[in-house]
Amino acid sequence: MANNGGAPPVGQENINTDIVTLSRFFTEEQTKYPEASGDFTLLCHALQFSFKSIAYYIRRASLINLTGLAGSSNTTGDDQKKLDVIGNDIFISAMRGSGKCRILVSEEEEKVIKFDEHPNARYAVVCDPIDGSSNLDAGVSVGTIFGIFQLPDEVLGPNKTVEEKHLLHPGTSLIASGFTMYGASAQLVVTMRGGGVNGFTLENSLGEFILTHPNMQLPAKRDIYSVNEGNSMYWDEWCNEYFHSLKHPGEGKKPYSARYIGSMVADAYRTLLYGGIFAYPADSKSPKGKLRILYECAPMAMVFENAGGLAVNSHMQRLMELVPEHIHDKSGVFLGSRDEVQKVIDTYNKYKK
Ligand code: AHM
Ligand code: MG
Repeated sequence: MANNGGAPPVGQENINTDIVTLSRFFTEEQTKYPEASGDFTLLCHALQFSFKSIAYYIRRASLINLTGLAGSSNTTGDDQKKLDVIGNDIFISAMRGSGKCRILVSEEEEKVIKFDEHPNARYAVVCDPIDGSSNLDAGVSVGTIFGIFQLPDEVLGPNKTVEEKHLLHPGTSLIASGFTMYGASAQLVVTMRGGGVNGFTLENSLGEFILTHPNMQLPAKRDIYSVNEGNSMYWDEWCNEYFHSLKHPGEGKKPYSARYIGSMVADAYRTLLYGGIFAYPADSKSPKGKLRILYECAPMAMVFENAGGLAVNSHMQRLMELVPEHIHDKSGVFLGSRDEVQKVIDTYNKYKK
């Protein structure tokens, strides 16, 4: 008999007929809260549609002339790619169409977008529609990062207004967050406040996100670091010492491996699966860091903490507790395995004491 590696003969594979789709997952989550109105579930359905649409256009980008610049720049001065603009438009339409989103922050928009036609919608959504877009034309993974806040009752209703200040809250106020990475397949990672972290893979033929990584747990340590080391001449001394110590661990010890894609979502997803550390430190060139608190740092920090990891800024403050001064405010970032982030904190403390 041919050695087929232990797989069953063709035609007799085990077919999973009890698949947990993202829609089923949200519905099952909702039934845990008898008081739930279903609004959050509807909002999540709209989010899921935007991820599928963005995944579809990214897959086809080179074929339908979607690579290259759009000829404009966004709020933080980055050149916008055509797909940045399309991703942003898809996201805005999906949120408006959900009827459940009152206000939206997008990296691509200078100001908040209010959906006054839905005055009773109780959710605020923050997002970076296509993060890592400088990688797009090379076909390297990019992603969407999102966070969801619940608005207080006093801003709901036809004669009420909701403003930017209603969004200037720390990550601890997020009720859900996550990201979708558009890579070899689209991978969606989602978490809710106080809950676990679950990963879904987009099955293109079914058009459904399928639960493939239930209850994700970050390994406590792993010798992989991910940082743009080209910036090291701008780093603080403690920061240079920390990364130096990973490469020169001392007699008889193995140095860390470096892995840097340059898309936070892709670097973070790998770190979530394998362990290690991802960092974008604040430095003398960017004293506030590069990544944005509201729609990049806080949602990622929530995912990492809920998966058993840690997430701090360049002053070793918990990322989840940072209150942005404005919607596009930035921060230094260190996130990853518990023991690896602890080493960063220890090195910082050694220098600052
Ligand atoms: P973007 O939101 O404009 O795409 O910028 C954020 C991206 C992150 O995905 C990534 O971690 C970082 O910028 C890479 O920056 P650099 O090219 O400086 O290494
Ligand atoms: Mg971006």
